[in-house]
Amino acid sequence: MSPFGPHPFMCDIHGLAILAERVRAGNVRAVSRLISLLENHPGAREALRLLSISHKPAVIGITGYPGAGKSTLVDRLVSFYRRQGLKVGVLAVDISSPVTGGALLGDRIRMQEHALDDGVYIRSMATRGHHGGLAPATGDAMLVLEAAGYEVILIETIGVGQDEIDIVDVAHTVVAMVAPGLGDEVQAMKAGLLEVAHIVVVNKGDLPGSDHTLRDLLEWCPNVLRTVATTGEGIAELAAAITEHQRASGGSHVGEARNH
Ligand SMILES: Nc1nc2c(ncn2[C@@H]2O[C@H](COP(=O)(O)OP(=O)(O)O)[C@@H](O)[C@H]2O)c(=O)[nH]1
Ligand SMILES: [Mg+2]
Repeated sequence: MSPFGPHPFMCDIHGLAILAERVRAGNVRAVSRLISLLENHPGAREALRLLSISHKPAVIGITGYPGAGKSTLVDRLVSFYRRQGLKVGVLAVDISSPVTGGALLGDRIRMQEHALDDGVYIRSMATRGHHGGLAPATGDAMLVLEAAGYEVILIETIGVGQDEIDIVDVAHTVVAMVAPGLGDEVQAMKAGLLEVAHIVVVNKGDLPGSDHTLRDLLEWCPNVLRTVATTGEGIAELAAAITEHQRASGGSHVGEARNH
């Protein structure tokens, strides 16, 4: 009988120990299974103690209003880091569907290009009514990915706006995205999300109005970059800014050329 199946003993310590070992060996199915257990059973948190996390991944939060282009940008960053040979995990937080209680899979489908790449793990997580922009188990899922050897972890928040600051506790580098045409929302973000962000991105740099948004933000914060996530323009510069921030803040040195 599988110690991980849907029966009363699924969270027994022996089952969790086996699961933790598989996670540490980088087994993708074990990663998914453990994250599901963590989402559904508080007792599964025992497994986190068994993971013995030995390396420090770069944890990058991508936040901003819905439609700003977060998923498109995350997709580009995944490709960028994969070209450097880094293992990349993505946790995409979705607002729970009122019908199914599950996560919308749109983001995941958009990232299907990476579906066959075993160096990429993509997971949607439902908020289940939790406020603050993350799902309740996002922090735990991050530890699982860390233990499984993912070197870069990208977390896309739901993008509800101002009060979405949980990401600051979880990610080393927080990137807040703005797109032209948001108007008042940008003003509102200055009092919340943009205030806590390490890097501000004006995406949709191809659209009219992006110059204005960029100028407006530059007056207020020096670390503003322009991107066009649909074409990849500005992604290398963004990755460089992320690396620089991680270095300056004593975090992981992700994105630097590796010689192994
Ligand atoms: N013109 C333009 N459209 C973009 C750009 N980035 C994303 N989009 C489009 O904006 C829409 C929302 O993007 P998505 O990544 O789903 O945004 P999210 O809700 O923040 O995750 C999609 O139709 C994208 O194709 C960009 O740089 N320029
Ligand atoms: Mg999205």
